[in-house]
Amino acid sequence: MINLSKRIPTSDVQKIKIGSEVIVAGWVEQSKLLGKLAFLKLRDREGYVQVVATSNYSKMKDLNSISRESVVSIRGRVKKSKARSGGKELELIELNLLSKAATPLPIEFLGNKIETDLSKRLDYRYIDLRHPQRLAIFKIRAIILSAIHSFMRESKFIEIQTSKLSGAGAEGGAELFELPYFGKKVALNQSQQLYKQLIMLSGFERAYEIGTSYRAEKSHTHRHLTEFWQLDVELSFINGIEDIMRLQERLLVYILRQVKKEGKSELELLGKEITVPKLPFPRINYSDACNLLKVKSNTDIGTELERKLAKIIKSKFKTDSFFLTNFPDDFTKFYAKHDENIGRYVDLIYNSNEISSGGQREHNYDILIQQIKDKGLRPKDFEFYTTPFKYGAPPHGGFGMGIDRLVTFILDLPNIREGVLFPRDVDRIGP
Ligand code: AMO
Repeated sequence: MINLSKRIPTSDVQKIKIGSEVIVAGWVEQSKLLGKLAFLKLRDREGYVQVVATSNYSKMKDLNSISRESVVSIRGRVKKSKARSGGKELELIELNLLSKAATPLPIEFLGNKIETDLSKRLDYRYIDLRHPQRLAIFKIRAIILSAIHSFMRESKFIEIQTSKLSGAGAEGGAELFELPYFGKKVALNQSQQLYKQLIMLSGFERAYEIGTSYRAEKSHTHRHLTEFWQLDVELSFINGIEDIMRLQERLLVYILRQVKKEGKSELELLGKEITVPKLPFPRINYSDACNLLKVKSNTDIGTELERKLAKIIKSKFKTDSFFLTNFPDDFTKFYAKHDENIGRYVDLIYNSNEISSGGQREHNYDILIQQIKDKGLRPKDFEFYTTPFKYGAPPHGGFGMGIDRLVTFILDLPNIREGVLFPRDVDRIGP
């Protein structure tokens, strides 16, 4: 048996001296048997290597039984490739068939002129993800997450984990997923909002969480899921939303720089280029945005208007990133701080889409209770959250950034589902 612990990545073969023996393993993407010669295209996480069997290989007939996408290990000798592209290949010495793939494959995922549609690809996600471009998306996603952790740590934020089971919805009652819970009414969290705020009242001052949120939104759009990942950030002793915008724009620039630096080969594979926006990002007041869009000042700026606004901002300021600030209270949440009927609220628009929302929070107990009532909610349902405001609450604020959206819009993916391993939406709960 070939010793797998001595295995090297296929990409390393190019660095190995001609004549050396190496062990590789992976999926057989293609095999061509031409009488006295056979060629296998072997794929692993790092790339490809061509394996050639010559008349020196005594078990040539066995190669016939290796179906496409079977998993094999290979011991071979490094040699110069005769192909026009040059480089090195392996001459086959020994092959172990580790797992034979059934035929035909449930979906075609490579080298096929007819694209399999997204829904079918997601039905067979375990195969779809074998495509090197799909893997590249998730390598970039990992770079984004690691950049967020580095940035937050450098900025003295404490990483927290809050419960995903909650008694009340923070972001809109109709969108709750309720669960049976020992005879009580419990729902999956719609965001980390109320708990990250409580942590500010507990004196953490700067905290962040990367966690899942759940919303029963019946939207079939390219940017909505029922389960999505959010980066939640909260900080205390702020003067206003400017502190929140400064932090967010630095974070986004940091992430983009890291992706550019660490994700070079993945970006190349995906054919993407990253432009790092200049600081500071434009701050566009909601009422000015409505003027630019030539709509009434209280118009809801939804997906389409957001796109239109992004175009206008791009032509005016030559940037894909800007903040939309000071929302009319019709579009704010009960926890937001208001000046009259304008909420201290901020959305970050990047690449024509909202990637985050945030603002300053109301920290006065009486006003908070009034705002809960004004939104037609029952203060009693929120006592776990409101009572702590009686015992010393610092001025605070923060934001929630959609991780899946960040991946989607950094990589310009056509659909948020492309950047999520096993997406959940109105119609999909598996695999
Ligand atoms: P909001 O509801 O705007 O704000 O959500 C913040 C960000 O989370 C992402 N997001 C989604 N991503 C995919 N599918 C969805 N259904 C979905 N809903 C939201 C978006 C959005 O910008 N608690 C506040 C944040 C705060 O004020 O700190 C909140 O959740 O990228």
